Amino acid sequence: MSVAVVLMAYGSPDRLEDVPAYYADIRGGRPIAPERLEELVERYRRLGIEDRNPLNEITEETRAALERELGVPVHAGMRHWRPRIAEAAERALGGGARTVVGLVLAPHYSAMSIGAYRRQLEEAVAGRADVAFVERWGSEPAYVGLVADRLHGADAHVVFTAHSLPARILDEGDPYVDELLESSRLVAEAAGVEDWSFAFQSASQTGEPWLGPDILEHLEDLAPRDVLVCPIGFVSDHLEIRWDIDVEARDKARALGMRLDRVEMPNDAIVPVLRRLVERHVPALR
Ligand code: FEC
Repeated sequence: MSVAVVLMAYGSPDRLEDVPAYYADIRGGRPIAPERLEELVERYRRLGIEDRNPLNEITEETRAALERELGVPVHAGMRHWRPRIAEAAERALGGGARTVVGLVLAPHYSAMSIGAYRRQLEEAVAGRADVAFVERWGSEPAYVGLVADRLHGADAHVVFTAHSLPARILDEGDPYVDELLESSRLVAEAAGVEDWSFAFQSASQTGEPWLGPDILEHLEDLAPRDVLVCPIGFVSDHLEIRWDIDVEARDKARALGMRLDRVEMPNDAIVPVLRRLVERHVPALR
């Protein structure tokens, strides 16, 4: 049996001049307000992506380390940028894979998130190999333990966060919120943290309601207590961490007279967790 892994992430532009095309991909053809685009370019400029793009670099480091650990080819595929998921699938098939393991660098399932990655991968493979897709891993003990280790001894109030999504997913019976709360509960329990809450972050202004509470409003409710933010819905450092938490939320906390710290992201320390997930899905690799 020949196996290859397609390791998927959101993707991020490497150059400022690519931001319009990247944003257009995220919007999927829907219009973009010029001021939103300007704001986004400015955030990427301040993040310094032309010198060092954290999401793309960390994804590559993770891919290379997972390939070494598993001893099978691992190809990176981005949902909204290059290399695309379809390119990664072609590389896997070109290398003779009969089973393609689909693994997303996001732990919690939503039809708008992991479901969308899955659709892209399955369309690309188009029946030419079996797809063994890992749909969720937010309650995986190895992941829970990894995040809990970063929280041991926390004396501030812990706020778990994840990317918001349009609130209509609740009417559609989407499991996203339940999975996030369950993950947070398991991590808090494993770390012995009793003083915790959950908030969403990074909602877009798309003209429809998004899931809340948003971290910025939530901080107002928590003030003046110090907080430790644990972005449980993300794996690596990227714009939504380095800007939305490290700049926006920290500025807001400072204005409210509170201290805001954030736990270190897993980044490539996630590799042993990913290895277990792949081995469980393809027992022949154990
Ligand atoms: O570092 C980087 O360059 C990329 C950081 C990044 C990550 C990320 C993760 C998630 N998103 C999710 C959902 C949405 C929905 C929309 C949306 C929009 C954006 C925009 C940027 C962006 N997201 Fe993102 N997301 C990242 C970056 N995201 C930039 C566009 C500007 C803005 O709206 O703020 C709204 C689409 C629309 O307009 O209709 C929905 C979810 C995740 C977590 C799972 C994952 O990583 O895939 C869910 C990282």
